[in-house]
Amino acid sequence: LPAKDAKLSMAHMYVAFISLLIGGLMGLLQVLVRTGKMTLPFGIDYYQVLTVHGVILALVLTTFFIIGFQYALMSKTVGMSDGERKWAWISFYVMLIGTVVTAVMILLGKANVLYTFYAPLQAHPLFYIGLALVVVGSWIAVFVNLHQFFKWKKQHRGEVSPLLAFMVAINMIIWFISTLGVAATVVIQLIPWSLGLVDEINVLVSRTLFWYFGHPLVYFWLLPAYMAWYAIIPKIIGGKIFSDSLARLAFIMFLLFSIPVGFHHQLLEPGIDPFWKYIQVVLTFAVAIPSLLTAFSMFATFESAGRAKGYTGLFGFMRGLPWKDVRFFAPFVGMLAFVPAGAGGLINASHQLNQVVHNTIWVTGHFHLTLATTVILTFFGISYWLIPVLTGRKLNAHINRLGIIQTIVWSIGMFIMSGAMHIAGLLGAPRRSSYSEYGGSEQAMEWIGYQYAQAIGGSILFIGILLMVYIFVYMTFFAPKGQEEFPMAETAEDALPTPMVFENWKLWIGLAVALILFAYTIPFIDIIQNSPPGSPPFKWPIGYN
Ligand code: HAS
Repeated sequence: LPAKDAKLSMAHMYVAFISLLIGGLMGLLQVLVRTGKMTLPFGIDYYQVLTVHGVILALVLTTFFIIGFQYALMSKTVGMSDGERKWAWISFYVMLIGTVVTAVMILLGKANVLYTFYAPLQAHPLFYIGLALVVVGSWIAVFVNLHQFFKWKKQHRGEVSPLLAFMVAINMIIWFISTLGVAATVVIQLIPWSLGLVDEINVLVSRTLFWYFGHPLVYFWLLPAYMAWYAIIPKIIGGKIFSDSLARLAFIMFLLFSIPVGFHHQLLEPGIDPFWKYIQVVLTFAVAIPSLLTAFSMFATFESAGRAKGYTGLFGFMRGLPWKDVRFFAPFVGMLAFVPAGAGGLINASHQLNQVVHNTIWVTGHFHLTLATTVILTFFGISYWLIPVLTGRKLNAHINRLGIIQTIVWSIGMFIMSGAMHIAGLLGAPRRSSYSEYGGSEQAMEWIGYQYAQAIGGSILFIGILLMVYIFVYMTFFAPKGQEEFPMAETAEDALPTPMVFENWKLWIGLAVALILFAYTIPFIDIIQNSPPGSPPFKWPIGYN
């Protein structure tokens, strides 16, 4: 990569890994508090810690890592001009200022509103203003990436675009369309309300706009992992991309189906017509299909690579995989986790089963498997080659070995913690609650053992975080100088050629918008007309003042 582009990506990585350390520490505090054996010192509130944990890990770490990674992919495939780089830096600083403002408000205890921050919980206006800055900064990144992409297309008329650049373009379009929702609630509802300019806001509208953004958000996290699975892992295992067309089809399906599904987070909410919940559940099952395509495609890639190396038998090809290479091992464990994680998602999305798990700690277990295992282990897997590429160093045997240990520590910690969360959730344990014996309730007694297990798993995970931060620092400052490979796979020779219809952006964006309008217009009018306006007259559990 050109040095200037490497510096840009690296700036994003620093923020991501500092976030990992701070957010991870907060996670450790939470699981310890939930055992009932520890209380937070200096009057720090449980929800303050929980908000830092969620915002810093789910929003800050992910956004900075993804945008930094995507710049590297775009620079490698379609290039970056000086003008684009200048705007990319502006984007970085706008997001950074927004993050600092938001973080300060949380640390001052003026924004204990959790990472979902919808009404009726209320934060200090500066918390929302900081968030708005992060979103605006990320929009600049969207335009930089799309500018790079469409400039390339103009210069290469009639050609199929590079796969990774195509994938980045899709992810940024999803991000842009979905953040319009969160920007709307922040700017039109939450900021005026927190400034005291209006007394009441429509809580259901605020939640609906949040989840319009909140679900595509999870695919904004997932798709960069899929970029690595489809187009980088094949190279690392010495194979080829099984099918370029299938990869593009999966990404287009995400563009179409990842947004009009927010109601599956609101299945138990009154005020939304069941018919529209049903429609959005059907669309949710549609958005699982590209993940099933991905599972198929990964197996096909592994099998082709293994057989090309001469391994035979039904599953003999698995022996041909580079198990000792952390660039493969970490993402593979992530894939493995996605089998139960995705199944859990389908359970959540099924209306009747959602009644069992909604608002229990099962849901927390679900996203620690999806986001904190599948996605994050893949991000770590990317870091093992990307950071050396960006810093002009080599991934040596020491780091490779530590990386494998890190992956194992992470998996054990997550298996124990997330497993305990899933079971306790089925036993009725609520999420987002501090330690309580609920007045000696017999049912609550059943949860306590699992809370200990969460603390054990969470402590092991914290060791994993410390290891990963050490690995990051080592790769950045101490690894031997040299040139590390930027692994980008080629498509298999026998794959079908990619049809040009995949490059028909007007068609795909048009269809995506049409589906969103179909799934949201009527229920939204319903919500505005029929649901009671106004936040409750009390602040729960605590307002910022
Ligand atoms: Fe989810 C709640 C439904 C995927 C994250 N989800 C959440 C929340 C988060 C989150 C953060 O319908 C909590 C939000 C909050 O704070 O309230 N989720 C789904 C569905 C999917 C899904 C249907 N979620 C994700 C991903 C996330 C994520 C991905 C983050 C990255 N989720 C829900 C629902 C709720 C929810 C409800 C609300 C619950 C409630 O009531 O509050 C699907 O996309 C999943 C599809 C995936 C598959 C798996 C395919 C398997 C693959 C692995 C291949 C493996 C290989 C190797 C090749 C069908 C691709 C295997 C090797 C071997 C040897 C076996």
